[in-house]
Amino acid sequence: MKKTLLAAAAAIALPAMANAHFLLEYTTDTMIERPGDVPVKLIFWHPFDNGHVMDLEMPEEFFMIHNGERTDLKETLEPVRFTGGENEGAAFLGSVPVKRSGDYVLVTVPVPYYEESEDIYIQQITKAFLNRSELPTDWMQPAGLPTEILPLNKPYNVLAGSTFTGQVLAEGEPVAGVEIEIEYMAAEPDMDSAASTDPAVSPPPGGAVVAVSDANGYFTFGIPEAGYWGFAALGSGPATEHEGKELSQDAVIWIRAWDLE
Ligand SMILES: [Cu+2]
Repeated sequence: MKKTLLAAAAAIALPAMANAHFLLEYTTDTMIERPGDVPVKLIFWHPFDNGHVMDLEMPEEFFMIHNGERTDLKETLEPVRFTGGENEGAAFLGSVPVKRSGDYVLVTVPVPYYEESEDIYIQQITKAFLNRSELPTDWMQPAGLPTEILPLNKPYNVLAGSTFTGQVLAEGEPVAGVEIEIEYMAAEPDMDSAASTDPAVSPPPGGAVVAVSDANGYFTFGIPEAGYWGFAALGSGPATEHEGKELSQDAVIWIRAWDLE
């Protein structure tokens, strides 16, 4: 409750921050046709309103899970700049070696970020999903993270107009009553330039779009539009303090929705 009030106060003080910050693990597509190295950008941003870009430090961990096996990808990361609608910030360009068919779950564990406007640290442990040849292998398994959102719909081809259900977990156990901010990637990183694309839509009035997890950690959200949608369970993780300050250890998941054509 305290965090909610603080966040609300911060949002009033800084209208530009009214929409949620999200760590992106961005690839231009979720379905990978040919084997090869898939470029991915890690960006800490407000993609719904093409807002403020926060400087991202080299993450603690960046890896993929494929057929239950974990492969460290941290050494593929190189620092790049990213320009959003408001400013430029530090981001990373990495590479995902996609070979065999199946799911590739991308995981980033960032270094806690100090958010001056709220005087807290934020650590968004983030998952995104690639697939090759339509063979499902890993998406329904927990990645064993301190906190994560387990998808109950296949996350790389959700239908626009249907729903997405997730379960918020901390150390493998459901987390009840956690606030989940929901973000549409209205602007996307342009992989060929260092900038964002023009936003397709604007966020609705009323600030961040929010759901709350039920007694078993589940939430469901109707997906109105094709594209990338992010869900951030705020403070769902077990760590609550970093360097003597409050830490919001969040679980972030990205899904991709499609129109039927
Ligand atoms: Cu923010």
